[in-house]
Amino acid sequence: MKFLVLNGPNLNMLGIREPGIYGKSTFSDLLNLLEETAREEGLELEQYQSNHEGCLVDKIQEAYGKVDGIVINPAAYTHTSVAILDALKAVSIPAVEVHISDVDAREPFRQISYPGLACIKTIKGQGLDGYRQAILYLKQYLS
Ligand code: CA2
Repeated sequence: MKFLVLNGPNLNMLGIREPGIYGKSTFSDLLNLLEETAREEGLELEQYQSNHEGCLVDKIQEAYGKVDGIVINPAAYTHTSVAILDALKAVSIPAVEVHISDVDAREPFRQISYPGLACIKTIKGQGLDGYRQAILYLKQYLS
């Protein structure tokens, strides 16, 4: 089983600022957690982070026919991107949306998710562990 983990803008800055919202862990900690989870679960996993909406759309399109499941934290594009929503719908690969923070408890504009409309599940407010939970959920869903 092959999974693609996508992270949107500024998530590569994790741990550098706003630890009160996103925790103290760094992006490199996240990459280690993904690698460890994939190893434990016997999965092939590719990760990709971009600050550019079109690059995330390209990566979703490239996954067509090659990837069994997508874990996506679109970051700020969550609240604006119909392009990412349409890409997820176009490839029709089961996808789980992850948010490190509890977006429901934040500003009203963070309570809208366009990509989430094409996802089978959304995990929010669980910190980095949300990514591990998303991988386990997808694995179970596809088994
Ligand atoms: O909670 C999440 O995972 C978010 O997707 C994170 C996004 C935010 O725009 C979403 O509303 C919720 C922001 C990611 C930027 O991360 C930062 C990292 C370091 C310093 C500041 C922001």
